[in-house]
Amino acid sequence: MKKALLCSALLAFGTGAACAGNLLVSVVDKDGKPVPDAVVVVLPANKSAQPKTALPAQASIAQEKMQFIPAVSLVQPGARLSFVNNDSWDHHVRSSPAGMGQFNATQAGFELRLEGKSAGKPAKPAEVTLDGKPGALAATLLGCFIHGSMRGYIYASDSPWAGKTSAEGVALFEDLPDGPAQVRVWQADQLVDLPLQPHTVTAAPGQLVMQLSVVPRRRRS
Ligand SMILES: [Cu+2]
Repeated sequence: MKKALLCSALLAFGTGAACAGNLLVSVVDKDGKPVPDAVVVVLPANKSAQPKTALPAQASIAQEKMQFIPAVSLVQPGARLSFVNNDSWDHHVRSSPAGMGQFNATQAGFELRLEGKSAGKPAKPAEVTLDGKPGALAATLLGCFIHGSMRGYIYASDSPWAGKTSAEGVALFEDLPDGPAQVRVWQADQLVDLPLQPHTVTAAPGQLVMQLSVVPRRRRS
């Protein structure tokens, strides 16, 4: 109630100030530069509140000019993924638990053979459904048997409060439940997990900077 009153007061004064429960998380690398495509997960102690927009239950991942697009797909556990090969040559997609920075032969994931797209015809998508069990892998590494340089990632967040950082390295969360929360950052090249950062959500907009201990490889564009 108090929070709602404060929000309407701010709006009435036209301050443009953010309402309660907002949190802006900036992810920077070891050198302090912004990091895009990092996943920020907020774990509020109050687990009953849900964000306005749920994480996607399905996602489409294109193979284009030897890249996975997007490089990082953020979804909910059990999401359905559709792989679309837009290149005229074949790809043989494979997955593995991410974390070692390389493929793990003993814990292989799915494998998809994707025919090259013929000119003038739509690509034939191949589908995969992620494990939806609680505690199922958060980050999955994607690669290609044929093209060793291809790398992509899927992040299935157990918390619905998750976002990918923008080109400016920021993720904004709105209407988080008041009270204690923990903030986690995942980035593909950060192989050593960063400690969870505690944060208390209040009526005042919050801001956090999370720093990686590495400088991630830049993706060619
Ligand atoms: Cu390939």
